[in-house]
Parts: sequence; structure tokens; C-alpha cells
Amino acid sequence: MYGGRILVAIGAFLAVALAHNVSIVTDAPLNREVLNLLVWVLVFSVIIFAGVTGALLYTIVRFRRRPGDDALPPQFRENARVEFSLTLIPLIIVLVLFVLTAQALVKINRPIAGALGVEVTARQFWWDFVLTEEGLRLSNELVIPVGRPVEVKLTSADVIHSFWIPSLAGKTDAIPGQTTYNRFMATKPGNYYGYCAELCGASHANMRFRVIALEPTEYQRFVDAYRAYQAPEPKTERARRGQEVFQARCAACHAVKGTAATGVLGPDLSIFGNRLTLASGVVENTRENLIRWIKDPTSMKPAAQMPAFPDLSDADLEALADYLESLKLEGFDFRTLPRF
Ligand code: HEC
Ligand SMILES: [Cu+2]
Repeated sequence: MYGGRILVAIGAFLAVALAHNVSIVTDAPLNREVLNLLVWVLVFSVIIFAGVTGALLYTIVRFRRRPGDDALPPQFRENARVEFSLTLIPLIIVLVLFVLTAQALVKINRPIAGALGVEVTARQFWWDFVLTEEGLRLSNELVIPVGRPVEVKLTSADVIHSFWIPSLAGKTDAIPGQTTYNRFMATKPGNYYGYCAELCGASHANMRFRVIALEPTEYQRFVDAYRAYQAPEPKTERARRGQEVFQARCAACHAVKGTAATGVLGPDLSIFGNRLTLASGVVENTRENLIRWIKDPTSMKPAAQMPAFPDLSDADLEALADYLESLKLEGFDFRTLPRF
């Protein structure tokens, strides 16, 4: 009875998982290695499960008490052969798994020639990315090309965080004072969700990021444009006022390429107008959210490390928003990319 129900439950789970595509994405080299290990562990588990339950069932049926069985059945103590095999078989299984794991670890940790270097610094509660070769800083939304492996060099500026892009790569801890590595590759253009996967404080759950994967030519166009980019001069009186306020109140922590703002305590806002999200992937980048954020970041993100600006007038807030939205690389729109 129960067995049947359990089988139905497992079947239903698998059907739902398949229908919802809860699959491990095997494009990424690291994920593929881990998936292979999982298959081996599963195979051994099934063999052991079948062996143990099979022996148990056989014993129960074969040696059950029958009418008239009144005498004590034969009693055994110690059986060297059984004990020897019960030690040897698990030992072999553990050794096989050990060798497979060691092989996978070597493969996963081997540097990939020609990989795109990205330096990642995790902070409470946001992510800083630098495209190493190009020397370009991008905060919270990393732009990469499709079809080229990415080698992430990871560290943390404060506590332990963990870098995780479920559709592309396994988790890697970001540890203060240490460098760790994560390697992955996107095979489809898209807007991939990333998360912090290590409890790091009040806004741990609000510490997300995006990876924007572009076709190689589109990526190259982006890199060339961003390299040459200098923040455009404000075109309206209000945006000009916004820039003044920004220089006075925000530039100590935020950088805008091509201006006097060079702060590094907060995310780089050079191409804020191209950004899809605000506050490290927590809300959509809309004017309403932006103004709410500047007035009081902790109302949207507990313990956020940016001060509130309750003293800014509505006019100044609108001016700041005008200015920030004008910081844009023309000709790029990431909103239409599929999401993973
Ligand atoms: C003391 C440093 C500091 C000052 C001053 C500061 N910020 Fe911030 N800002 C931060 C930090 C840190 C974050 C990241 C917070 C988070 O996401 O957890 C941030 C995040 C932001 C974001 C979201 C960026 C993103 O990538 O999602 C915007 C927009 C922003 N600040 C605008 C401003 C404006 C406008 C001002 C001036 C009125 C300002 N900041 C002043 C430190 C500062
Ligand atoms: Cu974190």
C-alpha cells in the first residue's frame, strides 16, 4: 500500500521537476563535472538500496516461521567471509568516489586558457565587478560574451559571502583576505540571476546581481563603447542641478566615468541609465524606486550601507533622478533579453 503511494509521489515529483525544467544546467563545465559525480553516487545508492532490501526481503520470506516450526533455528556467530566483504565493498565504493571526486576537482580548478578575467568583490550587500583585461568597472550587473569561458577571481571586502548563478555556475565562497575562483560559461544570450548564497547580514536575501550575456559581436560593441565612454554633459537645467547635488552629496562614495566622481565605497553609477535593477538586483530600475531609494535606502533594504538623505527636497530628488538616468551608453537595451 505505502510502497505504491511513495512510488506515485516520487513519480509526481519527477514529472513536476521535468515539466518545470528544474534541471541542472549542464552547459557550464563545473556543473557538468558535478552532475557526473551525482550520477555515480546515485548508481551506487541504487545498487546498495536494492542489495540491502533484496537480502532483507529474501530472508523474511525464505526463513519465515512456518506452522510446526517449534525448534530453535540454527544459530551462527562470526562469519569471516561476510565480515570481510562488508568491509571491502564499502571501501571500494569510497575509493572509486574519491578518485572520481579528485578528478573532477582537478578539472574544475584548472585555469582555462583564453578565459575572460573578471574580478569580483562582494560587499554588504552588493557586488563589484571589474573586467580585468578591459579595466572596466561594472557594479551589480556584469556583462559577458556568450561562448567564452569566464574566470572569476573572487574576494570579499567584509564578511564571507558566496557567489552563485544557479543557471550557470555552482557556489563559491567570497572570503575576506583570500582569493577564490569560479569558472563558468554562458551558451545563450540572456539576463541571468545571481545571488549571495552565504548568510552575511540583515540584507543577505537582498544581495543579488545579474549577469548579462551578449553575442560576442554585441559584447565587443559594448566594451568598445564603454571604454570610450565619458558621462555626457547634462542637457537640461534640472539634470545640471542634479549633477551639482550628486557631486556635493554622492560623489564621495559613487563613481561616474569621465566626471570628478570617483568614490568606490558604493556601486559604480557610470552607466546607470542602462541598468535594469537597483540596489543590487532587488527592484526594477524605475524613477519611483530610485527616488525612494535615495530618500531612505534602508526602507527598501534593511541595513543597507548607504546613508538616507531625508533633507533633499523633492526638486533635488527629481533633479538627481534626471541626472542619473542621463548616464547612459546609447544604443544598448538589455531589457528584452530572456531571463534565466
Ligand atoms: C557613504 C557612502 C554613500 C553615499 C554618500 C551615497 N551612497 Fe549610494 N550607495 C552606497 C552603497 C554602499 C550602496 C550599495 C547599497 C546596497 O545595495 O546594499 C549604494 C547604492 C546606491 C544606488 C544603487 C546602485 C546599484 O547598483 O544598485 C544608487 C542609485 C545610489 N546609491 C545613489 C546615491 C545617490 C544619488 C547619492 C547621493 C544623494 C548616494 N548614493 C550617496 C553608498 C553611498
Ligand atoms: Cu552576502
